[in-house]
Amino acid sequence: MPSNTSPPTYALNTLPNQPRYTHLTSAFTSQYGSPPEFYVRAPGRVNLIGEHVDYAGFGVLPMAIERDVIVAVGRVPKKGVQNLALTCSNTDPRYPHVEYNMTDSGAIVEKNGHDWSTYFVCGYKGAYQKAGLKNPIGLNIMVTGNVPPSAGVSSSSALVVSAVLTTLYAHGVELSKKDVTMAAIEGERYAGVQCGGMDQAISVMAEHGPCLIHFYPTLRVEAVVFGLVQDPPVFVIANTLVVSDKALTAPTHYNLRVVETRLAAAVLSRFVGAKREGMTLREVQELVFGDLQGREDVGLTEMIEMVDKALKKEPWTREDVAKALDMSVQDLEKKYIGSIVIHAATFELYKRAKHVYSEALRVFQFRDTCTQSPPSLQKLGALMNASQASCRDLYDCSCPELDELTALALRAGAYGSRLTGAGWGGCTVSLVPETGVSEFINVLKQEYYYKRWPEWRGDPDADENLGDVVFASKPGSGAAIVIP
Ligand code: NG1
Repeated sequence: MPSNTSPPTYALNTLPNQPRYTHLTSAFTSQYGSPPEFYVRAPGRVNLIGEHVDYAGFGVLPMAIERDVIVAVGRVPKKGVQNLALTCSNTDPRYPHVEYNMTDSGAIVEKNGHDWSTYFVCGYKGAYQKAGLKNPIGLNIMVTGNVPPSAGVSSSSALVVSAVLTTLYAHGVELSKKDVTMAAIEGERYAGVQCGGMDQAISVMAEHGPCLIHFYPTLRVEAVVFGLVQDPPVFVIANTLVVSDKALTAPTHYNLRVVETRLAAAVLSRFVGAKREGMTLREVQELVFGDLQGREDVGLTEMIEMVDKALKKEPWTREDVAKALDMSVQDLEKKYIGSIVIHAATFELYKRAKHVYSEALRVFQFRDTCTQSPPSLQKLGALMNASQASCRDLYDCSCPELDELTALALRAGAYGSRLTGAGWGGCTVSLVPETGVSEFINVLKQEYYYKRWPEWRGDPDADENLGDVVFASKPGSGAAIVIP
C-alpha cells in the first residue's frame, strides 16, 4: 500500500452509488446554475481496536467503511473586482448554506463560531498550507454524506479529507497520500481538537480491509488480511445515539486526555533518568528499549509494569506533577499545556498511561490473531472486550449507554464488543458471525432502541432510519477524485 502515490481518480460511471451522485449533481446545479466540474469522496471509518493511542504515538487498527462524504465542486475564478469566495452548501437541510470570503492570496476570512462548514474550512487551510498554494480560485461546493455525525465514525475527518482533496485538485496540485493525510491532520487541528492521525490516515489510505496504521517513526500503513475461516465474521456498528461533540467537550474530555498522556510520559521519562521534555508515551518506550526498528510491540509488557512502579494511582495535582518534573507549576503549564484549553483540577496519570500501553499491546495481539488461519474469533472478541473495559475503567471515555450496548451485544451473540472512536457516546463495534447478523441486529433493536423509543416499533420510516443507526459494514476504499 504505497503512501507515496496520489489518491486515485475514477470516472463517475464506473462507481457504485450512482443515485447519490445524481441527486448531488442536481442539488449542485440548482444551487449554482451549472453542473459540478468534479467530485471528491472520502470514507468514514470504524476503529476495530487501539483507542486513544494514536496521539501517544502508537499504532491503531481501523477499517474504512462504505459510508462516505461526497463533495461536488465548481471552480469560480476571480472576475474583475469581485472577491473570491468559498461557498458551502449541503444536501441535508440541517446544515445551512455558508459563504466565506477569501483574501486575494486565497486565505479564508473566518467567521466566529463553529458549524458543519468549519471542517471544510479546516481541510482547505490544511491543503493551502501544505501545498503552499499560490493561484487562488473561488470554490462552490455541495456536500452529501451518510456517515453518522458525532458518533465516533469520523464524519468530521471524511469532510476534512474531502476538503483537502477538493482544494488540491481545484488548484491543479497533486500530493502523495501521505502528504494529503498530513494536510488533513494539521487541518483538522484547527477545529480545536489535538487529534491523532488515525481517521485521516485510514480515510486517505484504506484499500479494502482493516489496516494497522503506524505513526512512529513515520506514518506507515500495513494491510491486515484475515486468515481463512469457515464462518467469516462481520463488524456491526451500532450507534448509542448519545451525541458526543469532541470539539465542544475537548477541555474536559479529548484534549484533557492528550495532556494527561503527555504528563504521564514526562514523569515516566524522569523515572528512567531522562531529561528530555515533550515526549510521547511511545518515545518513552523507545528511550527504555533503544531503537525498536518499527517493532512497537517489544517491551510493552515491561512498560505496563513500569507504570505500576513509577506513577502513583491517585489523581495528580499540578503541584504533584511539577514536583516530579522538578519545575514550577508555571513552567509545567507553559511547557505541557500551552494554548490547549483544559478544565481540570487534577490529572489521572496512572490510569491513562496504563490504558495506553495495554491498548497498544492489544493492537498487535489483534493483528497477529487476525492473520492466523483460521483466526480465533474468541480471542479477537476477548481483546475487544478488554479494550472496552480499559476505555471504561482506565480511560473514562465510555458512558452508561455504551456500557449497556456492548454488554447487550455480547448477550446477543457477538464474540466481542467495544466503543469505537473517541467515546463518551457515539458508536459501538461488535464482531458477529456473518450468519447471525440479522438476528443480532434484531435483538439490539428490541432491547436497546425500541425500549428507549417505543414509538419506533412497527413504524416503517423509523425502521428505515434505524438502518443508519445499526448496520454491518463491509470494508470501504480510500478517498478519491471522481470525474464526470
Ligand atoms: P473520532 O471518534 O472519530 O472523533 C478521535 C480522534 C482519533 C482518535 C480517536 C480515539 C479526531 C479527528 N479523531 O476519533 O484520532 O484519537 O478519537 O481513538 O479527533
